[in-house]
Amino acid sequence: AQAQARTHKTRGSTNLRGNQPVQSSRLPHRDAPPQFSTPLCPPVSPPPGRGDRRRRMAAAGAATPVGAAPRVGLLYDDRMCAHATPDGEKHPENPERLRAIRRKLDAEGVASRCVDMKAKEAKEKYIASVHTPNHIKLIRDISSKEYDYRRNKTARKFNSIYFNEGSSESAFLAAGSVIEVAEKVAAGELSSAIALVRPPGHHAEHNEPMGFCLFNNVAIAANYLLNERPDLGINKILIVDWDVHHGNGTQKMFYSDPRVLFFSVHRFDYGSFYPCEGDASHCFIGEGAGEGYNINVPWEHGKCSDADYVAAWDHVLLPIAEAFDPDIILLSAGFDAAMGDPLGGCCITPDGYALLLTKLLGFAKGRIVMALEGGYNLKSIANSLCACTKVLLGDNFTYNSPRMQPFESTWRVIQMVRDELKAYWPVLSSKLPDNVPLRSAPSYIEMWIASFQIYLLGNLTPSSLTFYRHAISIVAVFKPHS
Ligand code: Q9C
Ligand code: ZN
Repeated sequence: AQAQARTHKTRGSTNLRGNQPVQSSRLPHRDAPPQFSTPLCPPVSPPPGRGDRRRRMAAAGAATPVGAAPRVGLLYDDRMCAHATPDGEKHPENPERLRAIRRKLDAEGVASRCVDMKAKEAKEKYIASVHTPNHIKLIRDISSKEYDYRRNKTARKFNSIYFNEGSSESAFLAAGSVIEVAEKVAAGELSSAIALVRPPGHHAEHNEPMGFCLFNNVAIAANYLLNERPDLGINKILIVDWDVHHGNGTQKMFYSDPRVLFFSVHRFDYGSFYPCEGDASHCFIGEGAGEGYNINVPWEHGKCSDADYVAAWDHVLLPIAEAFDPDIILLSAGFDAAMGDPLGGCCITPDGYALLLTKLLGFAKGRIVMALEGGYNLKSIANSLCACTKVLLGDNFTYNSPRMQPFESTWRVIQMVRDELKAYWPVLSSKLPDNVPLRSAPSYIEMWIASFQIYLLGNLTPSSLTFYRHAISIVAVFKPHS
């Protein structure tokens, strides 16, 4: 135990920069004009000015010189639309998702301002850093002719998985795409990048596909940078997972690895939200050398808005990111916490996503790789990704969405997370402001309406069932006996 305590001390002095709160004026969350701080009340004037950021980045030796337009990689490849349900059954994770995003980026004239990139299949040896030989073989063979008659049967063995004759190629392309853009950003050839990939990745486990995910694209790319490319000088990676679901696969892969700081903010609903595992709770902070390097912010219910996410950014993620000082950020960018999403039941606006992304640009010299994960409302994901692309391109943006207050539960969750992690990140020891205006949790009836929407859209989840049951008992109270 003493030896362990010593290890922590050592790591503390290298990564945590001592016990003093770091004073820095280059970060939006500290010493920033009041309009940038939580409680959100989101900023109304342009958040950290693009000019400022460029100057900061240039001062820090960033690839983008002062005044030059950022080079933003945009990877889109039609071949990743081949993965689809075998008989054309309706499914939220469908090829139209990529096409809708692409159409929007074209229509807004932002795609043409990006550096066009094409997908490459990942080499098996890179995938093998994350998945077992059996898993790789399964995904490789699933599209073969010989598999035709047992493909559906195999898919049913897994949790929320379908396969067709295009699945193998799409899966290898998705993993290869994130490797490809991550390498270019790490090498400084691109300032940042967006990989529009599917199937998504963050639920995929060591030895099984899960939750619409076949290979864990982001985890594979992180391992590629750390293990295969020492020449690129990437020693510390921050993975931010803002998909509405917990990134269970990614969490497991780096659970004892202090080189990768994994941060996931997700609906938890006391364990009833997909993937319905206890390890999405804030108590799971990593183990061994990776203790303190796994951070979960588990929401207690749906309806979370920009305000809740900005609060998690300002009071958990950004202070830790500042202390960790990553060399690159990989963003597991699901957009199923977006307003209007049929599975998520949250309501982040496109401006909200733009603001969250802007706040991340203050780290790692702005080196950010966005990899698409979930997100099932075509309009919401197209608008949100468009707003994010503009942020990466350096466009000025003004937060125009209606202002909201964070939930009381959000404040409680954030306090729990800070308490759990303050031994590892002393900057979290400070007291949270106590004069923050908060709103109370949505009523059961509101939540029921939200979950019933999910039910109507054909995506019955365990959590919607839970609320459905609550609702039945509540309705029973009001309903006159007949
Ligand atoms: N009764 C991603 O967003 N829901 N995956 C299944 C089962 C699965 C979501 C409900 C949701 C998976 C990448
Ligand atoms: Zn998701």
